[in-house]
Amino acid sequence: MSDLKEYLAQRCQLVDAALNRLIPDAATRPMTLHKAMRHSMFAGGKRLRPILCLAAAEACGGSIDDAIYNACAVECLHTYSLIHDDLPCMDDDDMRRGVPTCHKVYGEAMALLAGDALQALAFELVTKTPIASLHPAAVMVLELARTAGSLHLVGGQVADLEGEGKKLPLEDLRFIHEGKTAALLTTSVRLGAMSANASPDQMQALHDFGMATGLAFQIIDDILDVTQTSEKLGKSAGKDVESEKSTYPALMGLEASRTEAHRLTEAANRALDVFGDSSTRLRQLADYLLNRDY
Ligand code: GRG
Repeated sequence: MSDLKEYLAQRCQLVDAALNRLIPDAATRPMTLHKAMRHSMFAGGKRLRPILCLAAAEACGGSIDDAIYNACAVECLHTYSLIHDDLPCMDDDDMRRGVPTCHKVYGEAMALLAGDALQALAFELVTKTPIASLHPAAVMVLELARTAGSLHLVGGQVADLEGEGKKLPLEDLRFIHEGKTAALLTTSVRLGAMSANASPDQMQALHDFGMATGLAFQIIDDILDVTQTSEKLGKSAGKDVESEKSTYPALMGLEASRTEAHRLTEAANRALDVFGDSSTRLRQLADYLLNRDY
């Protein structure tokens, strides 16, 4: 475990250094926009998606240097989605990653534009990945576009907004979680694999791993929302309770939710059998996400 903690801290540093290099600095015009982008980007995110991206590249025999642009791209897309999700017209949150949200510091218009610019940067970054013969730049752009669009991130957000205050069937909740959470986790490992010129079998295995881990991650997130104080999670107090959102614990109960998260993580790990020892880090990461208490 201490080995994994050290690994996570080192990977976090590596990703932060790359993001710092790749996002225009705060002295570049328009300065307020770049400050706003950096405010949310360097507010203390866990960097799970880029870390998964790099681990998937290594599982496929690739290198950090080749995977780093895709790793930064998924973090840019993720941070954009958080900035927009926090806006007054969406969740209207004051705090994120333990600091005031982008719109609280820079105003709504600037936060909206900082999110837009980070999303655009994500697409620019995947085109910087050295070309691997099986996965040309257009294929990586397509991968990111599908995840960002109406069938996944945005679609999941819309289904979530439309479901507010309703008791949704489990199938609808699963659609929301697949769109908002599992799709980007899946794309993170798939883009890592693409940078390593992964075979179709490896791509499929990582797809299955990503979807199962992503759903388990979101179920655990829902469980922690019930079992931990909102303060510890750095979120606005009691949001989900106030708006009576459907969650796994609300629909299935806590114990059944935990069992489902374990089942999904086992399935995720089984999907990695095609890799053997090179997937040890991915397995550790899936177990770590399942057992996290934050
Ligand atoms: C397109 C506006 C828009 C939204 C898309 C992704 C999303 C939908 C909304 C973001 C809010 C949210 C609760 C998403 C679910 C996924 C999730 C648990 C995100 C938090 O991820 P962590 O824990 O966060 O990895 P850090 O801050 O560590 O990066």
